[in-house]
Amino acid sequence: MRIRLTVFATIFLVTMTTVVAIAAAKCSDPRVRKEIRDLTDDERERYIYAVKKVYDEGWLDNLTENHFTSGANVHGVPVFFPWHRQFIWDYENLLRKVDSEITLPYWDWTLDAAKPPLSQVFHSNYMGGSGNPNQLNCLMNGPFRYWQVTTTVPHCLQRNFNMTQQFWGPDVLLEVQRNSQMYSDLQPLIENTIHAIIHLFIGGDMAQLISTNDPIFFLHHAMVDKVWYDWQLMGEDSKRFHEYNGIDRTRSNVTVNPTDPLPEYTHLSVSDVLNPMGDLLCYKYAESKSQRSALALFDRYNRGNPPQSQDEAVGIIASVLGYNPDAIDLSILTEEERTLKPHTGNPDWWNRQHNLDGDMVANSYEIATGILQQLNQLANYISPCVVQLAYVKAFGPRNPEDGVEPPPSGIGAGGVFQNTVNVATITGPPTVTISIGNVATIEDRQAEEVKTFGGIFATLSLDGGISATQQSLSNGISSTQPSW
Ligand SMILES: [Cu+2]
Repeated sequence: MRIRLTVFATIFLVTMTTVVAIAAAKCSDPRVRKEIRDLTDDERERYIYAVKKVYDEGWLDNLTENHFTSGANVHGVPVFFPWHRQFIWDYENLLRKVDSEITLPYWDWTLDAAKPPLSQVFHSNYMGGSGNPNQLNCLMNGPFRYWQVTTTVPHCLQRNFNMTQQFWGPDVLLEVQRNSQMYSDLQPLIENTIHAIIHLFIGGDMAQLISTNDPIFFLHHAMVDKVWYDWQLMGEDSKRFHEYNGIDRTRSNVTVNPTDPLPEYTHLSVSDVLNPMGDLLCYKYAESKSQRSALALFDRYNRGNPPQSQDEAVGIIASVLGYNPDAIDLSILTEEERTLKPHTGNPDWWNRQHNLDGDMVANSYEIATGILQQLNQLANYISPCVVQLAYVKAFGPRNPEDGVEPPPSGIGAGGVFQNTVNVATITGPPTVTISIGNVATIEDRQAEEVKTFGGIFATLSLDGGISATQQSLSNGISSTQPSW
């Protein structure tokens, strides 16, 4: 391991949207994969329609068959990232057969790390929640309820949330990425820990090699792929878009090479998929607010200007996440919820099933834990995912075991994420295009303030007298989560 725990030593504020000049021969108009919560209602509904269609046509069964039979060749080995990159590209192409406008969304689970069951993503309008414990953990809520899948034996699609499990936060992830000097550092660290925990939390089909039966697999692996992509972007010039190295334990410890064949894809080699904007693939990822908030916080410590109070830290994070800092009240969190605890490791059966070496996994957990402990020791530090949890607990709670239940109505209660429409009112020059769905755009345009008022409406003022007002559609409730 070449990881050096030099937290905050060499921080360069990487803007994830920076378009690195990648020598891209054929890719001039990349597909843009967005965080699922940044999709409009229409985009999300079309995506879900396509997911169902891919299932109805039996294509999902084929993919699961592939993933299951490829199992030992593509997990616990360096080809983990490239193989899954190609695999989800195939899936995205199937979705686009149904609707050519669709790109695969990603689920940035770092945002939900403090208390995953409260994630918006498990809402019945999104991916649905946990299975029914009285019915073999069959999924009985959300758009994929009552699905029957065939691999490896016919069964209902199952989920079984581990309600007490946390994920790793965006801050730990960022440090893992930045401390990974080489591809061979990053790949095992991510696969063994940060990636595994998501599968283990969801349980059911997701906790086995048939995980692809569950459509949430593809959201999860789009995020895993983005983690690699962001690491590639962090490199000098475009050198990491060619980098591939490490040891393949399954092939007598051979040193891997970019010219290696991509398992199960007879006509492809690893080098074909190293660049998402190369000759073969053509996509990129829209940035995540979660990661951006961690960057903003780190930047303050790095500049020798750390937050002087926890309130100030909350303010820094909240403004990037798009929340009114005054609406965040950490005192509604229990002590347990406020503190991110390191994970103890993966169960042995998971490691065996996914071809992971127990010692290497232990080593990966040790590194991630070391980072978490360093962060927790910083004065006035708070993880962005804890701020997110304080927001969700106040404005968007629901019972994750019962995603069928409609969110409670009423101002400031759950469900505020739904049925909102953004109305931009331009009241004066100059003309500014407000990109709906990306709060970062506002920041980039030097928004003077983003305010929310008691969950009723939100106003954004830009210089030049331009304002945008977020209003509600049908239920008279507006979101306090500006989503421009
Ligand atoms: Cu896999």
